[in-house]
This record gives sequence, structure tokens and C-alpha cells, in this order.
Amino acid sequence: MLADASSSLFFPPEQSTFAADVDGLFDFIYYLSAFFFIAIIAVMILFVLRYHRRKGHVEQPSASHNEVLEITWSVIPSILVGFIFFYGFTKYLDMREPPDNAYEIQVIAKQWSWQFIYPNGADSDELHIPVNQPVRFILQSSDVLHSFYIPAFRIKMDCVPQRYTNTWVIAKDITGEGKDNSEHKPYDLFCAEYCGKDHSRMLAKVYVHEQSDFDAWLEDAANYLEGKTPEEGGKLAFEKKGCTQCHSVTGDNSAKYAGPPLNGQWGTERSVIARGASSPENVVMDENYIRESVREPNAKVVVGRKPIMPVFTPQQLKDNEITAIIAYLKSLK
Ligand code: HEC
Ligand SMILES: [Cu+2]
Repeated sequence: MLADASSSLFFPPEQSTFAADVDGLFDFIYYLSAFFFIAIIAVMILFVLRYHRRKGHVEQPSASHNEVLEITWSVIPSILVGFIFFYGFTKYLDMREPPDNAYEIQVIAKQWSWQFIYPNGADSDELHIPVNQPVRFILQSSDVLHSFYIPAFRIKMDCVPQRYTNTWVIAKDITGEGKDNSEHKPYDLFCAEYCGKDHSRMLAKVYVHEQSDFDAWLEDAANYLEGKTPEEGGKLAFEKKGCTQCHSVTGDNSAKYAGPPLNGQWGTERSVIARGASSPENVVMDENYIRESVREPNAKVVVGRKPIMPVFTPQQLKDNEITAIIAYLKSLK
């Protein structure tokens, strides 16, 4: 990031209409603090040199007070702090109030991935938005606290379980990769609230498109299973929905994956503990077991595993996607 010509010392390039204001206020506070830090230390050193205790030096009685000095050191800081408050608060209010015509995207945060759901039902694990248009994000969490943070846009907002929060942005420039022709790389999106073991891997990219390219992308994203065999489509769905975060399809059973490997499992028996039961029972991996594992992961938990698989609601994973995933898992040897 520092190598990028247009980036400042502290931040990536300003890519939203908010960014210049945020950086302006940050710089003001930063240089103001630096100024007073140097001024205070300098005066302190001067006083130490001038007034330190030494032979033949007679102590002065303590001065009672100096009205001009005291008023000066009260009024100047009050004006500075008042300015910081006023500027910060008015900009904060702008950032809280999306315009009525904003395009709305649902954001679902979960351990440890992001899901973005668009008005036409399409969804993605990377964020795609149109350029120069207000976009409002409606944030929710499926499990614990997360925080939706896009440094290039200077926006950050908590995702709180059992509650909706929101934030919005206008992106100033398109990004490269895909059909667009731009020098900007896609921007980073981070989770900025520690949320467990794989918090540091809870990342996504942000792609900003021209409106027409965005519309085309949206259309494709909604119909991504079309024209594919169930196995091909299932593989895509399995990757797109973040199953690969927790399940290997290579037999890798290491601690890197929170869930069991899913290749070669079709038709085999496993030991599970059903909800409320005290002793394990055996079940076979078939269509209904996979469907239940996705819609109600805690109904039966594999012995020796933690019940941490997230629920995938029909909004997050449609029935036809489950059907495709079943075909894919069936095909994995
Ligand atoms: C956050 C990690 C995580 C994610 C993401 C995840 N799973 Fe799981 N999954 C687990 C864990 C842990 C288990 C074992 C405990 C249990 O049975 O709930 C499991 C169990 C399963 C099982 C039963 C495995 C067996 O051997 O009996 C299936 C099938 C499954 N997951 C499918 C999926 C699919 C499909 C997706 C994506 C739509 C997915 N999982 C996403 C963690 C995850
Ligand atoms: Cu998180």
C-alpha cells in the first residue's frame, strides 16, 4: 500500500466521497498533537536547564497566578476541541444518513466469511458495487460480533447478532480485474472485531464497476448454476458459500479445517449425537443427511467435533444450490 503513489503515509488511497473528510480531520488532530508535543517537551527541557537546583541558586516563592496566561491556555484548547467536535460530529451524521435512493446490499457476517446478498437474489463472497452511486449496506451477524471495515472507503461498522446495523458509501472509481479497465486493484475488506480462531482470515475483496458492467455481473451471479452440470454447479456453490473454509475435499483432516473432510464420505456411516440425546447413533451420509447438516447443523453433530457449523438459511443457500452440492459431494472420491 505504501508503494502506491496516491496513498498517504497512514492510509490507502481515498476511494470514497467520505475519505477526504476523514483524512482531513485525522491529519488535523495528528499535526496538532505533534505540534503541542514538541512545544511542551521543548519548554520542559528549557525550564529544566534554566531552573534546576544548583549551588548558590535561591528558590523563588511560588507565583500566585497569572490571569492572562490562564485564560489563554483555557480558551485556545476549547476552541480547538470545539472545532474537532463540530467537524467530527457533522461528518459522522452524514455517514449515518444514507440518501433515499441508495442501492441496498445485505451483508451477513459469520465465523469466518462474508456473504453479500443483492436485491435480485444473487449473492457473492466478494463485494461488488456500482461506481458513483450511493450504496447502503445492511449488516447482520449469524453468530458473534464482527466489524465490517473497508479502509479505502474509510467506513467501519459493527455487525451485531440479533440486530441490523447499517452504513453506506459512494465509491469514486472503478477497480480492475473483471471486465473493467482500471489501474486500481480491488480493495480490501476486513473483519475488524476479534471473532475467534480464524478472525484473521475473515477477508474479502471489493470490486467497483461501471453501472452497465455491474448489471451484467449481477445477472450472471443470479444465474450461476445455469448451463452447468449439477456437479460443476455444486463445486462452485461449495466454494462460493464458504464451505471450503471448514471442509477439505482432499481428505485433509488437520486442524486447519474445523469440520471433517467431505470427499469419499457418500454412503458411509458416521457416529453422531442427535440434539438432546446422550449417546451416539450411526447415520449414513445421504441426500437428507447433507440437507439437514446444512439447514440444521446442530440437529446431529459428528462425534468428536464442535457444533460450530453455521446454519445456512434458504436466503443464504437456496434449495437448488443444496441439490447441486449434494451431486458434487456424491462425485468426490
Ligand atoms: C465454520 C465452519 C463450517 C462451515 C463454513 C461449514 N461447515 Fe459443515 N461442518 C462443520 C463442522 C465443525 C462439522 C461437524 C460438526 C457437525 O456435525 O455439526 C460439519 C459437518 C458437516 C457435514 C456432516 C459431515 C459428516 O461427516 O457427517 C456436512 C455434510 C457439512 N458439514 C456440509 C457443509 C456444507 C455443504 C457447507 C457449506 C454450505 C458447510 N458444511 C459449511 C463446520 C463448517
Ligand atoms: Cu469476524
